[in-house]
Amino acid sequence: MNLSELQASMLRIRLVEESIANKYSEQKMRCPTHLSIGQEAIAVGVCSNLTNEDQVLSSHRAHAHYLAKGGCLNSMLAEIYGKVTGCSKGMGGSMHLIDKSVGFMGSTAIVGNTIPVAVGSALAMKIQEKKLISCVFFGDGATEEGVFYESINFAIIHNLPVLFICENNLYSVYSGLEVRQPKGRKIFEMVRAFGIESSHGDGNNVQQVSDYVELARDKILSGNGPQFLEFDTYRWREHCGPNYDNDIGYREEEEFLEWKKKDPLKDIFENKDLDLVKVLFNKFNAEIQQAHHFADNSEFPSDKDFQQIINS
Ligand SMILES: Cc1ncc(C[n+]2csc(CCOP(=O)(O)OP(=O)(O)O)c2C)c(N)n1
Ligand SMILES: [Mg+2]
Repeated sequence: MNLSELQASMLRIRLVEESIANKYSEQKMRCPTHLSIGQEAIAVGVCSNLTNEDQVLSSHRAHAHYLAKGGCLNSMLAEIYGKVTGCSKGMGGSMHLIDKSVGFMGSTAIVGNTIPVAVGSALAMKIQEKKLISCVFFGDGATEEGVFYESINFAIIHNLPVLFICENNLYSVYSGLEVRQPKGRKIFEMVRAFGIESSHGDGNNVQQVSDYVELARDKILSGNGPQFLEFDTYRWREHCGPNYDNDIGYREEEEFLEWKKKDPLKDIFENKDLDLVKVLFNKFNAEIQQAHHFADNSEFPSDKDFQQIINS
């Protein structure tokens, strides 16, 4: 993808999430939603370097990853509306997205628990001698889970084709890194000491993310083993939900404003070619409106649908 395509993909994701935030108070979307607004460049920079068959796993903050990998928008919104046309038949909600047709293998609510699943996928790829990679997105908070360490170790020992992407947005819910990890620790340096190649970059610079991932994927497929990339970024809205929460005391408005200046989409908003920007806005907004309409007008799962899941 060239830079304009990367930017367009980020804009589409931003508009989808803003539409969710704007419509959330209608009370039709009743599941918790963790928005990635402000973090779009990582999802897009990573997924633009993956093939359809490369596999992605994600966490509770999954919308951007799902969409960047090509996941169906109708199915995602229907899932958030709790409808049977959703990608988890309306029974999983925002944190349980899946679209296997594009290699998006799932997201879950338990912090860290898709990391070993991605490693397992990579093991299967290796056994089947596929020239593919498995990629897992997780936050800085997930690096505090035991399974993170076990999974990285296993991937190194077995030389597995897996790409670990840590989105460091400084917070785990309302706790900053300073109360969770020792002063001066750098996550990418810590994991490098385990014996995995590891780098660190600007997660709000989509071109940089893309360049890092292109290189990392090449290294994995050339047999250099798993790779770890940590990207700095910032979530703009509250941990869970559509609102801003800078007033509740765990972080400062000034910090948010500083990060807002580094908006990954700023080049689009400052683009002098207003006609082009307008075309993109109109195109994406029409698609998004249609997807909300589809979700809103779909059926809720029936008792029979629930029974089928229970019996399966
Ligand atoms: C095992 C587990 N512990 C705690 C939680 C509650 N929880 C949900 S999201 C979250 C924060 C995770 O932070 P991070 O991994 O940095 O992701 P971010 O929300 O910042 O994107 C926590 C602690 C959980 N879902 N699972
Ligand atoms: Mg975090």
